[in-house]
Amino acid sequence: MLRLVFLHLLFVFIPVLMSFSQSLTKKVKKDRPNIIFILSDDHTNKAIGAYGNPLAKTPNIDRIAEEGALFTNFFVTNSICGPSRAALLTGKYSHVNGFISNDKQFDINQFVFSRTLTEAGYQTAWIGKWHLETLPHDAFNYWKVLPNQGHYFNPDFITQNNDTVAYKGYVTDIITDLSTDWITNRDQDKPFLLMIGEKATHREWLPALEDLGSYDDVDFPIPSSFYDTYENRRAAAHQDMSIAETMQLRFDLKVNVDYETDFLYSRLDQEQRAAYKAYYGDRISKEFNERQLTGKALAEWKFQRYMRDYFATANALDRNIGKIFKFLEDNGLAENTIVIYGSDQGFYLGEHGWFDKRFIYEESLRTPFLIRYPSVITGGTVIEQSMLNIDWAPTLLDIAEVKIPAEIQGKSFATLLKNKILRWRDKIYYHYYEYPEPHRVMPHFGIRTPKYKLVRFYSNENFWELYNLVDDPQELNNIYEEFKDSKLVKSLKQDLKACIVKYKDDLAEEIIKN
Ligand code: SGN
Ligand code: CA
Repeated sequence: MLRLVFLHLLFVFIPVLMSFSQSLTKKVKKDRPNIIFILSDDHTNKAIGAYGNPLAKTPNIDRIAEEGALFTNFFVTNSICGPSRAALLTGKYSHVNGFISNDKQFDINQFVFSRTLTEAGYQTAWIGKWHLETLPHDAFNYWKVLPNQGHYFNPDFITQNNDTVAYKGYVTDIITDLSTDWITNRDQDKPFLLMIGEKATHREWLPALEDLGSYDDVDFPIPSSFYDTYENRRAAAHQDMSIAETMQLRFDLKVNVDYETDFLYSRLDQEQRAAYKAYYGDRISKEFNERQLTGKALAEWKFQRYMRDYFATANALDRNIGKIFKFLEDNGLAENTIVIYGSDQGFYLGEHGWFDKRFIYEESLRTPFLIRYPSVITGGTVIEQSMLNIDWAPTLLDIAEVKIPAEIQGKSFATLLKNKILRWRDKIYYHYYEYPEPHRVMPHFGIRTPKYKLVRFYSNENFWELYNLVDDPQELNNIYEEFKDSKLVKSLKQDLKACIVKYKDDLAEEIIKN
């Protein structure tokens, strides 16, 4: 009899308990924040107002800093697009996730944090530039991505059923429309992760029609290292990414382009072509042809044109971030949605005479990152610890209250966002591979401490570089020869070795043996 009563009670209570626990889980899940991660392409912090450039018109990115936090020492583990995205998705270095250079195929079946978030009840999407060769497949619930680098005007997108669909308009605007449409149509009962892959500000810097000429009244200061002669720096002397030599007048700076026949502009419709022709043909090319510049004057003219196009291309990026904020506010999502803005790597804006990225030097090693998280982060917060792009995966899992797999090499900084003290690394490890195409930057690895940078270049030539970042922040003076037998170098090499072992970089370990 007693057994029967007990069983009866169980039958009555179990469903009650279950529904109670379900509503609890539902409640907990509902409270978890949404995440919008806006990842631009090649947008350096030196082109952002909040990072101290008064010439940059980036009010919406700056707003994230005002209402959230700005990271002042955020670094990438391999300064190039695909590898940076692979590191972001996996929380692991390139040699572990396998995507060491842009010509590889990303193994999408390996661990990626978005899949874990999906399993934990998040709705996940990637919209825009992806650039990992393999498509996102089941790593996101929804995706619509640009093929490879994508196009600025009337771009194609690859859809989940493997169709290629052309959209009319400017890529940055379209990516925002697709993103807000996805948020509108999502399942309202689940939190979401939306990764927005921007094409801007990647080469060849085609601004939106409304932004043509928007920086023409600005004279950009020429960086003091613009005429760098690369003494004692063999890899820097060997590169092919200089504004004076490598940057092309026609392809990059739109000088004397034939808008009717040039393949690059074949995607532009009549109106777009007419606007480009009126600006770059009738004004810029005309000025260029009249001035007949050579030598330094030509290099500086190219620099100014490059800056004007680069900054003008970023205008649409910033404006669209503003549109996303407005959308969140109009839909009551602003409070419970984390907005992260950053870039896949830094970029040279004429420092050392360069454009592009790749080197472990500061301009390309650093990447901008800002985060708005209203319930947790006080506006105007500045985070100075040395972060790595592999830290995002564990941090976002942490924020979503999901267990961080032990295999992840990055570290969660979620606690730090709550203003709590957290023991943090002071050295970062870096490894770049892609060589020789397209910019002839020799493969290298190294460590950066707050004061020093020790780098090992390898390939046909093998050599070390050492910089004192405090005395020589522009990294113009390689002091390795002078210090090679010192205690300092010995200890930095030990630190480097420790990182190599910790992150299991077998190739680097083999190289430093010699
Ligand atoms: C293209 C660019 C390079 C750039 C790489 C990688 N050349 O090859 O200048 O370094 O992409 O960029 S272009 O002639 O096609 O513009 S990345 O950001 O995608 O890694
Ligand atoms: Ca990039």
